[in-house]
Amino acid sequence: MKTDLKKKLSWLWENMEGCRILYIIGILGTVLYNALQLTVPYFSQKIIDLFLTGENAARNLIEKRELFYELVIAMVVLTIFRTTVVYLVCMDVEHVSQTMLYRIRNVLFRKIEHQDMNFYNTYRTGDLMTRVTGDLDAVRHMVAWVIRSVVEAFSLLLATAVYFLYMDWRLTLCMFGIAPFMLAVILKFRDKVAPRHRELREKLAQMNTAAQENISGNRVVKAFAREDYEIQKFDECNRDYSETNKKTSKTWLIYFPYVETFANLMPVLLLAVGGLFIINKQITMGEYVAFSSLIWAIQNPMRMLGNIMNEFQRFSASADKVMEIYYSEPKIVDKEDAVDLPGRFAGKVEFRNVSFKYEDGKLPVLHNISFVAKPGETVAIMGETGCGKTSLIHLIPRFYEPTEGEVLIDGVNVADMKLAQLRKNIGLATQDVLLYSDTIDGNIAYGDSHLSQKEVVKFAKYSAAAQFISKMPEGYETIIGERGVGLSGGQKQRISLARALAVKPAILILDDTTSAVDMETEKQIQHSLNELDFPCTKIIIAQRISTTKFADKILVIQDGRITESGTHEELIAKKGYYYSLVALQTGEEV
Ligand code: DGT
Ligand code: MG
Repeated sequence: MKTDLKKKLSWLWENMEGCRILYIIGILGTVLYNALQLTVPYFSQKIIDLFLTGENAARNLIEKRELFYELVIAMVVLTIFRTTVVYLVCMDVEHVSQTMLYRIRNVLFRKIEHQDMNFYNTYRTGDLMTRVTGDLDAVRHMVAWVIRSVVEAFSLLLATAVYFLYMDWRLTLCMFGIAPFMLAVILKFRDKVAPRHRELREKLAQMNTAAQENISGNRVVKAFAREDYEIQKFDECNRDYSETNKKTSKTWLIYFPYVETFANLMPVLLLAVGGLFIINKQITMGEYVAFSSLIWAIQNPMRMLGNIMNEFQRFSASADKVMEIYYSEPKIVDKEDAVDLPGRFAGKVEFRNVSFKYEDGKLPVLHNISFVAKPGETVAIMGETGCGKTSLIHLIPRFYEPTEGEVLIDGVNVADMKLAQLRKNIGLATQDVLLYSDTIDGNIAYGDSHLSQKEVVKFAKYSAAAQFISKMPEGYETIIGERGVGLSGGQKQRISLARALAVKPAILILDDTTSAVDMETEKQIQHSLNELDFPCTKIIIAQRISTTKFADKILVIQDGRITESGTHEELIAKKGYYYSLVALQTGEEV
């Protein structure tokens, strides 16, 4: 997404709400301290003309000695004043930029939190991390430094121009005659450097993604002894980034000699033209000294322009990325006329002719799925890997929307429900278990932080986790590492099951949740699932017949279609896919 500069600046302004006055004061302060720069040459000029080189210099030194002291003191006082203003402006602008950054960062995080699954399929974690760190810093730098530098450069130039004009307009015209050439050089530079910054930004995101994926996937790297390969891969990203950085810096080197030549022409011009003016008595010696001591005030902004332009382009590339997230909206949201269902659901789940295709996928994953799970029933879903089981259950909490047909709970289309109310009624243990680096207690009570310790233990018992937890040195207070490091696969699954149960959901969805636990433990879990002390419809994806056997209904899915459905006995009688599964798993003909 590319937005023009005006839009980006107005976005900054929007986010400065509450600090705008402070920022304007900061900018005015910048103008003030730059205007104050002119006081030194002004006083020097007066001192030189009155007391050093003027016609009456010697007499003035005797008769107007007090004025001399006054001028010197004024110079010192104004210098101290100027330094104070600079200090306050820096503090002020830093405060504004940090406040703004804090706000934008929070908005970004909120936006990312509320995004759909599709968003997470599209953006890589490393890229998102770059947006909330490096890119945001470029945005902060714009407010704290770049804008101020532009104001500084222009106010200094303007103040100097006014002062020069006040002294002698002809000499001024000579000095500023160079300006159009400078402008042309800078504009050319901008066009060249802008794509470089966009490239730089992409390379940084690539490097961060490589690092992030490696850190979180370190176990796989180690298992395959691919450290060297990964180091080399990272080295490539790193080199790419570094080379692009160098290229970006070199771009300025092409233009630098022109800028430098023009900037250095100024004193030469002054010497030649100013000398002539003095000879012709068109300016005084004091004025000449004032002119020459202000040359830097024109040279400096010129030299800074390259840097400013660089930072402008860096900001521009980063702001595109940040604003893309800032203005992103999830597609799956509450409808305006969403039905309000504050109470607990009865738990009837119905699929009516549901077909589904991933946005980024080519082929449909589910075809014409229809079934009903009555309140309190257990529905088991079976099918070979990749047949669409996970995709199917993800339609119930509305992680995705069906391309055709509808999913209903208690007779209401989930698309018409409020997301928070819908999801509050669903307990989901995902196939890919993700635990937080928190205590076991904190992980189980994730969905309901008010859960008492007693209840946490109860749910741990339901999921057959209580035993191994109590054996841990710190029991429920044991802190587990990132993504559940420190626990076995089966242990993680059981904690994830306890977490899903702990919200006492009306609909419990288990996606292969007991695949890694032993038969005995699984039996225990099944038993407690039948004995839950709250009403609950269960939708269970499983591969084992022992899990599905006692379900009220078993759905067999093949290539995204329900090919068989019924109870264990009915399906065996059918002698189809389920029957062959039973034969395979029990090792005998049934
Ligand atoms: P499993 O867990 O290995 O037993 O397999 P299922 O039955 O849970 O399969 P599922 O629903 O994860 O995937 C069904 C098909 O959809 C499979 O061909 C892969 C594809 N698929 C899954 N997730 C995504 C996704 O996020 N985007 C796209 N484009 N395709 C996906
Ligand atoms: Mg799956």
